[in-house]
Amino acid sequence: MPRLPFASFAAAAALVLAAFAGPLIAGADGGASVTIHEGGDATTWGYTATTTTIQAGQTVTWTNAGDQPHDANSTDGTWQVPLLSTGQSASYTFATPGTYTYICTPHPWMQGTIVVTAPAAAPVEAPSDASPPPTDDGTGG
Ligand SMILES: [Cu+2]
Repeated sequence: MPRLPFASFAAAAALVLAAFAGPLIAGADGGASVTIHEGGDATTWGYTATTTTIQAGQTVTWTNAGDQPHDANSTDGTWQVPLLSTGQSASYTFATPGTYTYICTPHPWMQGTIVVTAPAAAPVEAPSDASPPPTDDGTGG
């Protein structure tokens, strides 16, 4: 394989990432996406899904699908995603299991919950001595 300059590799990697970065795709680390939505009546504005469950270490991405600026601000003050204009997104990675409620600062009746579960157990590695059996095609004697 020919060696490529790092810049070429980075550009290729960026293209690959871009190809997978659709709105329906969860975070790259297996996290989740939350849509901030509006409606005819401001009292119906909110977050979809209202409750999102992820594993510790995963990222939640909020995208503002409304016309007004919205944010996501934890009710205990420990984390916040900034005020997002229409179409903007922001993410937060949750390192610690727990249940985190949040509101939209300008519209505090907009409420959501992030449930962070314990991280999944590390994958079990296959035994390293599972080498394939020697081949014998009958021509070797
Ligand atoms: Cu809002």
